[in-house]
Amino acid sequence: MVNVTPDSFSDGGQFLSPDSALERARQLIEEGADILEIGGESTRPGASPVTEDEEVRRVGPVLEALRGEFPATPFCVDTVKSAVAGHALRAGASIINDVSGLRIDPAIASVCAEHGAGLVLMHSRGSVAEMASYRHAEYGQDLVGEVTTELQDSIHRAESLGVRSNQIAIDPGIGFSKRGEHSARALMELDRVCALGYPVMVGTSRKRFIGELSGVSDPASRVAGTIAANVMALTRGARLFRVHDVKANREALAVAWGLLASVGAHA
Ligand code: HH2
Repeated sequence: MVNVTPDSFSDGGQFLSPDSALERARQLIEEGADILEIGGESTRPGASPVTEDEEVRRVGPVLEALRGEFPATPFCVDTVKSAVAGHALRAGASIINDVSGLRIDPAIASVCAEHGAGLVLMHSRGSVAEMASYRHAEYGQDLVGEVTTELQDSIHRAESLGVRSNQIAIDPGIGFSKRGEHSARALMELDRVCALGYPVMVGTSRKRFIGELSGVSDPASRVAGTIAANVMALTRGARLFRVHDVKANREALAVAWGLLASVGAHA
């Protein structure tokens, strides 16, 4: 990820200017990233809301600079606003990552349909300011049943607004409206999310539940824990991994994939 927010929790928003974003992007690509994501609004609880204009101002110049240097790389923009998504797609992004799963601004789907863009639908609850907190982290006996039902609503919304099924990926939203035990459950039962029939992405990277399980408090030092979670997710069907530490995750996932392939268990 290339953050252009001043308050993202895991890398402290060190990548605000186009120059520093370019430097970060070069590193990510050198380490083996297949897709680069740019985000201009943090979901960290307590982060200030960002206006449409401000988000476009943050993302636009960085996207343009990155497109110029890496014309062959697909760019994904993390936004819950259709106007920002429209700007991003016109400026050369090809995927929109909507952490609200179309709950906040469903017109994102129409914009993606119009551009033939990819759309990541992530599970969360509540507003941008609430979704990464525990404000709506209330689940009954079957957390994954609730998550898949809510993801299905997002999928129906996307498809009814013209997004084709092969443009969609889904994400259980690790850490979003989920306590540590909820995130663990979502990962361990990820096969049920995969059963919806769409490619599944996970974002476990450096997250709080990794800190809780490993005892590592500094997010940047949670690489080993992140890898453990991603390998578990791979075995349960995840195929897209949103990570900060590309090289280490790529290597670990390549080995895990090779082991699964050796017994034909990687279909
Ligand atoms: N997690 C964060 C932001 N966007 N998008 C998807 N699809 N899945 C996720 O799990 C996800 C996401 C939050 O990540 P965080 O580490 O808080 O911030 P960042 O990665 O932007 O540095």
